Amino acid sequence: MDKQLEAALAAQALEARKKTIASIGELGVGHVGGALSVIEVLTYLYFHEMRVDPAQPRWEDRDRLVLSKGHAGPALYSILAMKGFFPEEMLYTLNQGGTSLPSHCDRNLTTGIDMTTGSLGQGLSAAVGIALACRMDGRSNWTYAIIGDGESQEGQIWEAAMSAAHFRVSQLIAFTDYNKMQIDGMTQEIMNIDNLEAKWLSFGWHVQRIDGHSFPHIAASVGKAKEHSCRPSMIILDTVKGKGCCYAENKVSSHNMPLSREEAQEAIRQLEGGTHHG
Ligand SMILES: Cc1ncc(C[n+]2csc(CCOP(=O)(O)OP(=O)(O)O)c2C)c(N)n1
Ligand SMILES: [Mg+2]
Repeated sequence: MDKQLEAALAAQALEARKKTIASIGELGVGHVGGALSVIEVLTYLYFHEMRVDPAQPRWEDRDRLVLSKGHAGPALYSILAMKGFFPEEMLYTLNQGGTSLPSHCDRNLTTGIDMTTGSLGQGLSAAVGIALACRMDGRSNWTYAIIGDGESQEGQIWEAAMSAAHFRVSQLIAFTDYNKMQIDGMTQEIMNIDNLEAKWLSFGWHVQRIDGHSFPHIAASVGKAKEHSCRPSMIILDTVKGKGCCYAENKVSSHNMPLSREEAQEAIRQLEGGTHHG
């Protein structure tokens, strides 16, 4: 990846992080941890990879994204607003009365959201169905899904894994946000999901494992996934929960945490000034 593109994506990711922190700060509470661990992958997909058109949000040939870990909605909302799917001011109505931005993704409420999620374990099945339907309709678009590591303890994930391989759902690229933490503890201690690469491989997927905060790694892995398009692809993202927020980074308590307007401003100040080093 050339340095100019990497710098442009990093600037967009910084902006998305700031908006995500500010919108949760406006509400006073939210899923800071799991939202901030997927900023880079969402930035890369929406600003560089996916064929989407904010002027025609339901364009049938668009690429689709299912944010199966729907509690990370605020991260996706920031990106969608930056892309122009809806006005940025809306971000500051997050999860308040009458909003069209609920804490978890809702395709009937929010322009640009492809699937309603939040009940963990279901989104990958939806993505398999969407990709199959697109194939039956003769489309050449791609479907992306993002699941959590804690979410991967759900049995339905593995039913989706098996069906995607069986039906050779090749236009599907899924990511696991492997931030090593779930709602109230370390994933390894609550119910260990390792060895994740071996599991997905044995289910018949093409598997890669990368630094989930590195744009060159994300770009290269998506490129390789598309080259191996005879099989569904899993890209395991090594990430840090709460990445970039001084009150949240690498803390289990960041899962759904109180964050005041003042704390949000301080976190943004540190992020902008580069004084936050995790
Ligand atoms: C079926 C279901 N069970 C429980 C929950 C409550 N819940 C929300 S987030 C979460 C933790 C998920 O952990 P992980 O997938 O690792 O998410 P992340 O670390 O990315 O926030 C839980 C248990 C839910 N949303 N759906
Ligand atoms: Mg997790």
